[in-house]
Amino acid sequence: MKSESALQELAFQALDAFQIEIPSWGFANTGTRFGKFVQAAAASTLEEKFSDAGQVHKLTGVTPTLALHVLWDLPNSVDDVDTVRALEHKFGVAAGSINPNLFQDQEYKFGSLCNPSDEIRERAIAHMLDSVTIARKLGSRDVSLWLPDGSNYPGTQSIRKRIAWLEDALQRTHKALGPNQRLLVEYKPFEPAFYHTDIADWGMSAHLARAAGPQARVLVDTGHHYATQNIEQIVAWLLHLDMLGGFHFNDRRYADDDLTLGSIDPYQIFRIFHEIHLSGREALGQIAFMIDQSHNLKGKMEAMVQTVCAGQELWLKAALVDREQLASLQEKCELVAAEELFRGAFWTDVRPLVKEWRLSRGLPEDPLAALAKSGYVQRISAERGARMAATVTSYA
Ligand code: RM4
Ligand code: MN
Ligand code: MN
Repeated sequence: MKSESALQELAFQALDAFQIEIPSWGFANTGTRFGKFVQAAAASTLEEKFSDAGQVHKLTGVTPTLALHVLWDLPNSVDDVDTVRALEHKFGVAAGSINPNLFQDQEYKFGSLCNPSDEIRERAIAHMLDSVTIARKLGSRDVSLWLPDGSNYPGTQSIRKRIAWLEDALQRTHKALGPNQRLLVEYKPFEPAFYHTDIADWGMSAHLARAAGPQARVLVDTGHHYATQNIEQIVAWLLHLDMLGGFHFNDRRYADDDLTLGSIDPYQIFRIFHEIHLSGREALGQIAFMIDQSHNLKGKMEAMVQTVCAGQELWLKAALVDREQLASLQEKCELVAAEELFRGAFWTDVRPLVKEWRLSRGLPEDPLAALAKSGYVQRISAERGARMAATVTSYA
């Protein structure tokens, strides 16, 4: 048993090391393919997204960066960099990962980087290169690619040719990276494509990242796995191979549901965090923690603050595993004792420790309550609500 002060020291160190990036799209009105439920408080300009992100950072102290989606956030591409810089300054939050957008334009109906047309592939590569330039100008380390490409009907596309096109596109993108930049390659088994997806799993991502060059890594989105997949094992492999670049955290019940981190299976996130704690503090610097959720039923500000807090709690629970003791039990194959030690950390109520940490760092002890008390959501609802009434809510 650790003394109370040793436990507090361990907890504070773990919490000091935890930061998580929030996504600009988490503050905007989004929907399902059936329609949107518009919220008065949703952000519809980049300034509003930065304002919301600044507020989340003020309340939690652990979200210093905002992931940006090119097209949604920088519709004029590189020309919008100065606007972003001014907003960073105004709201005290820096631009984080830069996410290319290869899924909106009509040209991409049959694929972007994997489109059979040379011309369309070139256009998609140009967008990748613009994204690298944007990231470089903003001082963002990561260009984070999620590729929607795939096909819906067997026999209608050459899977093999598309692999080669992807290798080429990612190599060319990698060449443009600055010395401190990285290319993250995300995978997803299906959706929007329903027959084959060009980057469907971690093996494909790892291969493509390796083929691209030494600054490319895999991005694991927790929602992008089949229901029974052992995600912590994938994480352990990627750590072993030094190929883990980061995470998009969310939870899922069925597929890519974008549910709140830890709301369905908190033990899964705990097990992932355990693998990361095992790799030590140095490895952590190379692993980007990001939230990728967009809620259309919950309030967006509340959802974001709640998610950050859930992430901190699970991170701390995993930090409490006595890893030395666990290793010795594993060696002796003392299965029940090992499992009880592991499970015991998971079941520890760490909320009092997180509160102590927040108070010691000059942060509100309960960020959700502080958000409610601040009146921020009421203020933005009043300011933004009227304009929202004019927004299109149907996809038909
Ligand atoms: C995808 C994926 C990407 C995100 C897009 C908008 O499902 O998770 O990371 O950028 O959605
Ligand atoms: Mn994602
Ligand atoms: Mn997703």
